[in-house]
Amino acid sequence: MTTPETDGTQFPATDAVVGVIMGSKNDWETMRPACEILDALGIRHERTVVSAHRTPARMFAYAQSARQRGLKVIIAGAGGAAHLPGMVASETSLPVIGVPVQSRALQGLDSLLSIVQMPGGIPVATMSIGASGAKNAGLMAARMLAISDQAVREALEAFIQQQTQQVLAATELE
Ligand code: RP5
Repeated sequence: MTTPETDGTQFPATDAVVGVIMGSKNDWETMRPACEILDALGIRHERTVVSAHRTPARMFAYAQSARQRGLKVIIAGAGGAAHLPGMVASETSLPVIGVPVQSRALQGLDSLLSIVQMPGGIPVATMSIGASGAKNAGLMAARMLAISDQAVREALEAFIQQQTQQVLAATELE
């Protein structure tokens, strides 16, 4: 069998600056916190399922068109043999943040090692396993955008301050 170079997928123009992709619809509950924090910080983003193994042509179309479509950062979540973040990083020069989704068989250690062990030359910024990793992926994307976007920087710094205040206000234990 040969893999078709295209499956007809064309990604439309977007005003999103962050693309959140995941290998399966089943990854969405894990990846949702990435989108929630982007929403909270007022960062335009898009979300879709792109599978490295089941829809390889769609994956290449996404990665190859991402910069031209206006995206600045890609967050990619995958579980098990989690090749999506690395393969997307190989087809774009945009920063790619990888989120290891917790797998049933190996609790996500397989996902983590699949994403983090990239060969020199193709970086993927790898987060921790699961929902915390997804939330941090959103925050890492915000930190990247904040280098040149004042509004994102202000929202990010307000978030950090609020988080600190919430913890300081709840230090007493029963
Ligand atoms: C990966 O395989 C996906 O990222 C998902 O975490 C894992 C299992 O996919 P499903 O069989 O649940 O669709 O590609």
